[in-house]
Amino acid sequence: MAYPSTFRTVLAVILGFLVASAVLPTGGGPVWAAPLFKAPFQCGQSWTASTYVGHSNNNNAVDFNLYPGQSDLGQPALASAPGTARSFWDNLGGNMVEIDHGGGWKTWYAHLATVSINNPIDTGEQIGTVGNTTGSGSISPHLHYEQRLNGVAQPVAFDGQVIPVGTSYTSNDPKTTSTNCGVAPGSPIGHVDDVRGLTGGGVWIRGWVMDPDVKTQPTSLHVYLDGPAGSGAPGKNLGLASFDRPDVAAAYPGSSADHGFNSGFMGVAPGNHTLYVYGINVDGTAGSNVLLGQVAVSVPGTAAGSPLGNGDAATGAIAASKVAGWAFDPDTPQAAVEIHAYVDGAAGTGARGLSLGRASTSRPDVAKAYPAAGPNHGFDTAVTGLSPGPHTIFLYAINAAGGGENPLIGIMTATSPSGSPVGFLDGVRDSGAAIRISGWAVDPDLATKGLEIHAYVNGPAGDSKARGVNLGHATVSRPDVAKVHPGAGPAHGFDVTIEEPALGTHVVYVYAIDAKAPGNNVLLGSKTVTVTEPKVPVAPPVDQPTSSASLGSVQRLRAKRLGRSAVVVRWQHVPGHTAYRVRILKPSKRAWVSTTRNHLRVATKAKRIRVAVRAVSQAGQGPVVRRTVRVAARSR
Ligand SMILES: [Ca+2]
Ligand SMILES: [Ca+2]
Ligand SMILES: [Ca+2]
Repeated sequence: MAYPSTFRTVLAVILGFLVASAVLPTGGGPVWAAPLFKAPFQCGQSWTASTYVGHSNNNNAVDFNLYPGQSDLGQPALASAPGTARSFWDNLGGNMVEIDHGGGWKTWYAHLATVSINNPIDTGEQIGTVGNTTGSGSISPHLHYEQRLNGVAQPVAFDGQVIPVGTSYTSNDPKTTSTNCGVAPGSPIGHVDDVRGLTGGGVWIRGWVMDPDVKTQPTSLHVYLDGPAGSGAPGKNLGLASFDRPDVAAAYPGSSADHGFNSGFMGVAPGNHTLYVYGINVDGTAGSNVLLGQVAVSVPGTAAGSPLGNGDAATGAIAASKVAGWAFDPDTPQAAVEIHAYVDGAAGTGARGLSLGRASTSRPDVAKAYPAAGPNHGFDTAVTGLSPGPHTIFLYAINAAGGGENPLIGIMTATSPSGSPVGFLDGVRDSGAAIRISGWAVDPDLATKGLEIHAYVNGPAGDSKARGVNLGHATVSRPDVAKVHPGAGPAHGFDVTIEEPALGTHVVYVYAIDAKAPGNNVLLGSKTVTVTEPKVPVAPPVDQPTSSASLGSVQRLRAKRLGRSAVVVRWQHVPGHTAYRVRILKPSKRAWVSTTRNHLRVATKAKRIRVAVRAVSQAGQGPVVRRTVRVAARSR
């Protein structure tokens, strides 16, 4: 069958830095990203950096001086990174300011002559002036400065580089030139929360980024490996940062929540690397691209004997992502290895995992590259159970024999859509004084539910001349739909016959009703049908008493639960019948439908159903039998 192009799935593929890595292991602890600190004095100034053994916490404190003489006295002291500041008096440090940057990182500024704090603090914002305050003795003016992680002073680094520090306390000590020039207004803001190296040559990165000029649009993220942008280092576009981050939305009034990134890429050689992460300024707005962080990451090597493989495509579908690739274990190259997927996180980090079965489909290209393995090592399947929105899928090949571990073989992104129902109107056909309407529909926000379908005859919804008919819920099995939208399952079809006593040409409009926000009701299609003479004689309108019943009554009406929200209503066959007319009266009144079977499936959770049924033959029809029947429990 044909699917309209609007139902095509969203394709979002992460390309490898190089060719996909074949062999590598999992592991590598978290590396908490430091803020990208800037020097605490004015842009363009060069100050000496000095220290001595026993200097403050962990010997990593730095005293900055501006020569000649006491040029530093009264100079602005600037924040090294954004954060929340507090000031206090310390007997050694005098007037002090501490800025909390989050993630355990704080900067300290001591001996200030004056303090001026206006939280929250931006990079380059003045927090006071340089002085020589202290409660113990007399000192010359300088700026005592520390970068602390969880209370322990770290080697001072600006723009991601540890600065040289001397011990002479003269103008001969090494100088640092400040690049604390502030960022252009309107440039993206954000934070790299966490970066991890994964066995198999992957890097996983999380955080958020937002362009303040367009706070309701996602912003792009680029990363460069082992060098900044423009240095010739390999770069990668990680696409739009559009994961849900309600905390960002709460902190920045007027912004939407879709500013998170939870992404990654493959093809990184084992060893220590530096990742440069950039927020990309939205085209046509003020500002420029911004280095959000420069982060060390260690990618572990992979044990010998681990499976080789590559996940090479992912495609978003409703409530699922289709994934493909190949893998095999060199220790048992003919065997099919198992593939596992983890959603929005690496294995072992609490992310949801599922088995995708074994990689056993034909991939002649794999046999060509690895003749000993043969061709049957492909997989082409789906990761199901995805909520609407962006997802990152981590794929692993499971070690089958001998040495080795379970390497990551792919990090893929795919977006499960959200919004209005999708579907298709397959047919509107003449059924002899009746119209048969068939198709399918799914609401991506509630993909496991059968949607309500409405038809309008002779005009669209809202047209006063149109006749509206509720066709009930789309719960008929349609394996073809499940194939395209594996997360939605097959129960999304509808195939309903409605009475249409007016012979001749009619136009039928069919709508899927949105089951869960966001989204609107959707016109699945409209088709013209020419209704002909009834194939079985139609008696007077079925709701009216029948004077000349020529068939017996329908008997022994029963109802049994099929599933949580489906019931089958059955009755005893009436001798001589050719069809039945059936109408559900309660819990919600439905149109009369025709069937040649002695049962009808009804989408409902109700415990009782009121139904009207009559038998029909060439000669006429039997009396309408109305019964309220109790729904029996599902048999086990
Ligand atoms: Ca901007
Ligand atoms: Ca092995
Ligand atoms: Ca919806």
